[in-house]
Amino acid sequence: MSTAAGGPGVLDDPTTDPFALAREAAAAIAVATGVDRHHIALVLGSGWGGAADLLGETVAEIPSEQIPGFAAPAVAGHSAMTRSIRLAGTDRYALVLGSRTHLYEGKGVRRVVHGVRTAAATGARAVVLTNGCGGLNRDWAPGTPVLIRDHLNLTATSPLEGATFVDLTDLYAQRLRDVAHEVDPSLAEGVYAQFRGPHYETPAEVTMAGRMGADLVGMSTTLEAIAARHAGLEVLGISLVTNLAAGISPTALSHGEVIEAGQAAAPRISRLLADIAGRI
Ligand code: 8IG
Repeated sequence: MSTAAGGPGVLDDPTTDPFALAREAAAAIAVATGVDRHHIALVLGSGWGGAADLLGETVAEIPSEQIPGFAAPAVAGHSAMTRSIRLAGTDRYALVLGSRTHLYEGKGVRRVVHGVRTAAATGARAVVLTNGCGGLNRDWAPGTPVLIRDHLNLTATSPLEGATFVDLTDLYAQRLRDVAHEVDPSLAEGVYAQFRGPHYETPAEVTMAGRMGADLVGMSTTLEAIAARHAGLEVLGISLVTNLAAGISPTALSHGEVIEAGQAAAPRISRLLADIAGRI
């Protein structure tokens, strides 16, 4: 693993300042895209691959691993591209991160949140975190998008280091959920529980999560949301239920099912993301 200047391994070095590296990454993005300031950022999770295509005109596309601190994606079906998109009918730009680093990759929490810290350093004021997840509510068929109202961080870690006390009362901003509901009043809301993964939960763990208040289970988003809030970003979280959680579903879970649900939901979630991004 490279610890060369700007290589992703540099975040493993305890003397590296992750915020300085995020500023370096933002500067590299500005040079590569020709866009000085991005207004919002979107992180595309499982099933959301094509969902940014209606946002507007892509003005630049950079292989993510060319940006300081970014690594190539580990998950099949995820894109390694970072895109700059001019939002349709505006002079505002969206930074679209086509993939994320997951905690289960074992590369450390700093790497997991480097994308949102970079987004903040590009000037973004809001971030839309998307993911694919398991649903506990039988009414949410695979392919149903659900707004994240709040979360349970079950990873036993934090992206914040030292005595960094951050209020998370309105982490998933009510203002942005209101915007989403204006676009689609039928959108449900739920509490998202992040497990470390990479295995899916046992049925007993899904029962536990449900009794703790979870409606959705996944392997991302909560650590990024915390880091985003700390960096001053407003956060909107949208989960795509790609499968019923273990024990809720009568059948076993498969990554193929996840990809299929994403493809079936593509037209709806693409429209949804474009309409929301245009109003944030
Ligand atoms: I897609 O059922 C997807 N990601 N933890 N559980 C967890 N993560 C997921 C699931 C799921 N589905």
